[in-house]
Amino acid sequence: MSTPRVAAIHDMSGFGRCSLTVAIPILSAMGIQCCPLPTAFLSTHTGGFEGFTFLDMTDELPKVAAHWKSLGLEFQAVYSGFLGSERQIAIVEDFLREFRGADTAAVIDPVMGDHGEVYQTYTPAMCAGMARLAELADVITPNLTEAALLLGVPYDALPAGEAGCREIVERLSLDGRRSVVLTGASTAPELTGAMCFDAKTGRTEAVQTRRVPQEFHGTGDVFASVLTGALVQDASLPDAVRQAVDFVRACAERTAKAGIPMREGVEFEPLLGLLTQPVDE
Ligand code: PXL
Repeated sequence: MSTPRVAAIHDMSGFGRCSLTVAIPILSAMGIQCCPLPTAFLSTHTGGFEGFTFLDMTDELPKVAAHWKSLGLEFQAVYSGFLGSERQIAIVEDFLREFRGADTAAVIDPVMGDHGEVYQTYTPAMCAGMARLAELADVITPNLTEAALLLGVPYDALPAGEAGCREIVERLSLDGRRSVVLTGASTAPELTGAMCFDAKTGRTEAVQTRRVPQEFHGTGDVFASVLTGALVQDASLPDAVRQAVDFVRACAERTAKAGIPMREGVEFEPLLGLLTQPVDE
């Protein structure tokens, strides 16, 4: 069997462990070829650093897509995240139309904000565009802040508790056509994880783990990368969510013990072995 291939459309931030610096090693460890399509090149991510550099790659993206098309490349998943400009929304929509085969999973992480705040480089027009782009997804992976933006409600007005999280994923499912994995969803104070609606089965379920009492940057990207890898390996949505929840918890636990500052992201590198599969020759 040939190695599955994923097109990963995210920024490359040199320091701070997020986006492509997370997606490439995680997908590789899972035995998947990751083909990066960088939306921007930054010195660091935008959460917790001042004076970061930002090189917008918008003009490069259609050229890369055209070259890949000329090579006849096919992808088992198209996985998008942080975008660098409003124009990139239509470019990613075109990319999906061009490269989506019968077995291609479109995983769209509608990266826009966290903790009730929109990221510094995101404009209201970009947030509206992200909601439009997310309509093309098979699976979306919003956090609570992004869920509020997609639903067009204030963050503080989101329905609360386990019942609230169920309501959010069902409202975001486009009448059951799109799978939704809400991250940072908690059913009890000592637990955290995700709430997922699976469009294939019509079922909603919570996937929870012990909460690590510290937050780290980039855990949404670690989560969505493991989820994408597991879906490409043909896991069911709940099983893929379980793998992502458990890996993020293991990384957060280790990073908290090591006393790493939040903005440096989770120390996932020593734990990549948890994601590898036995090799059959
Ligand atoms: O983890 C989301 C993310 C991705 N890329 C960049 C970011 C952020 C969040 O702040 O700044 C550049």
